[in-house]
Amino acid sequence: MTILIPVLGDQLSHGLASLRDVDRADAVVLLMEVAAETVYVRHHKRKIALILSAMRHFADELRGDGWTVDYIRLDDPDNSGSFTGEVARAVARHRPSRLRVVEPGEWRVREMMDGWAARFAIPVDILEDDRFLCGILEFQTWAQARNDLVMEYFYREMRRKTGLLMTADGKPEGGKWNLDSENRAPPRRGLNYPEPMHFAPDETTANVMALVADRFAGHFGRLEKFALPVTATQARAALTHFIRTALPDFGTYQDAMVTGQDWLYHSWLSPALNLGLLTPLEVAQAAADAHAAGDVPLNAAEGFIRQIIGWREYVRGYYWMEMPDVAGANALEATRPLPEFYWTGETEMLCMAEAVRNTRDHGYAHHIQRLMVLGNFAMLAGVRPQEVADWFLVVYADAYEWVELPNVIGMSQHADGGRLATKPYAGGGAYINRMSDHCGPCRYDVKQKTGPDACPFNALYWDFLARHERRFRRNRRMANMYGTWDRMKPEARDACRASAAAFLDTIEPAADGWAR
Ligand code: FAD
Ligand code: DLZ
Ligand code: SF4
Repeated sequence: MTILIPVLGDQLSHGLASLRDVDRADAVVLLMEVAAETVYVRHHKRKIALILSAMRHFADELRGDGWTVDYIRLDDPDNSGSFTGEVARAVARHRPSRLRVVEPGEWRVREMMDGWAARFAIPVDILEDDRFLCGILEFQTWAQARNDLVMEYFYREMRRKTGLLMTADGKPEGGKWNLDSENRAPPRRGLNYPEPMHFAPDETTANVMALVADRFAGHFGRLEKFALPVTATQARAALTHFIRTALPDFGTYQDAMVTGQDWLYHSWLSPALNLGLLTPLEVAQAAADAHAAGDVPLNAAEGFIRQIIGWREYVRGYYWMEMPDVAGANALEATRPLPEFYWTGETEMLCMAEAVRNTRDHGYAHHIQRLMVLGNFAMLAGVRPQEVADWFLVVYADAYEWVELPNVIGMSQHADGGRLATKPYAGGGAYINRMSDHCGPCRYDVKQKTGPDACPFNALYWDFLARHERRFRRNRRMANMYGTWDRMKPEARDACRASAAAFLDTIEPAADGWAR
């Protein structure tokens, strides 16, 4: 009466629903390194190394805990190359009476899984992924009760549900739900930025790195100096280190960008969280505890907790509610190919070059680099959202479609027509100049609006507003921008549009084959 328990590469949690309430003597856990998952987009080398190393460590830990583990390596000669193929081979080997699996993170994998019961002619229990605080159906019930999806209200529900930063009488600690008015200061000179905790590769990681260097040499990104946590123990150490060294300043400098500072006060915990090495509740609870102990101010703890129990849960709910149609959404009818400099970093725009460098070196860029530099530029330039989404899915070590797609299609490209965000996250050079130190040494002049030396974000911004005037003019949150546009002289408006067109003409489209 063997039960076969396939565990996917982003389900590496000892408390996983499929591993609970099972007699280990009657179960086989199946972990599969498969080619299809490594190349459905051509992931960053670091991301593949991270996932394979974490999977191998997790398998060793399970064996240590008394589980029987069937582990399929990428270079096993009989490896069929897909989840379904490997489950089929495991069913033939173990003759299980049923399959027990946790729902996957991605729509395309859910479609595969839904076919398993018929294909293998045994019952397949697909369990809810209760590592998330809000279930898929629970989110849909919340969303159906309202006209528009406002993250802030969802977040309050999650605060009430978890009790995090809540007083005994059900009020938000400090009297306010959201302390963003105290956050988002520009960077200033003299700040000390802590390094995240780095983990030297052990033998397992070194073996995987050699495999990745050999087999995925043509993929984007740098593999050397790999230092990510690959076990739950390491991830917990990284969490403790973050809370001690960076969280106190997280809120204040959450939106800052500084050349050569790749993490600032951000946690760099998303790869471990998304793999399952940490649970969202333990991360948020650790921040709340540090605040309760007097080590972390409320604005920092609240800002951080909102990202985890608010945004992270919200985008996951949105993904499952809006898929599959949202993947092809293109409300702004953008048609431009992705520029080549997203892959090479070869552009004179210093903010873009720096964000691509960080991305290439670490499989990381922090939220404002993703949203207000890389995403903003693509939206202003009218790049096809699906090419932008492919790029984001490839290049970040924390990228899985359930979290990447809503952030790209909804938040950053406004390609869903405003379902996720009521206003496009569009900004000109002035925003980047205020929040970073990039503009001073840049070859472009952030103060100039038009002409060959003007910051390209400026003319592109006005050109974007002009192109989409019919859609956005009546948006109350954009009234100020259109007020300014209206006050510009016609010649100035024409100059903006001509300057944007001239700049866009210089952009080289990406060569084929980087993403898929
Ligand atoms: P911190 O700044 O320390 O924040 C703490 C945690 O909050 C993160 O680890 C993450 O788990 C969560 N979080 C914060 N913002 C978001 C958000 N908008 N959506 C979901 N979780 C959030 N995050 C991913 O995990 N994977 C992605 O593929 C991804 N793609 C993105 C694409 C775009 C265009 C944008 C604008 C954002 C994207 N994000 C993605 C969200 C966010 O940028 C990253 O979670 C964050 O930069 C990870 O770094 P960190 O751990 O240092 O985050
Ligand atoms: C991203 C990824 C990669 C690169 N490789 C594997 C793998 O070999 N085996 C595996 O189980 N999972 C891998 N993953 C993660 C899966 O793509 C992820 O589990 C699904 O997309 C569901 O979210
Ligand atoms: Fe970026 Fe413009 Fe500033 Fe240069 S001047 S760094 S292109 S915002």
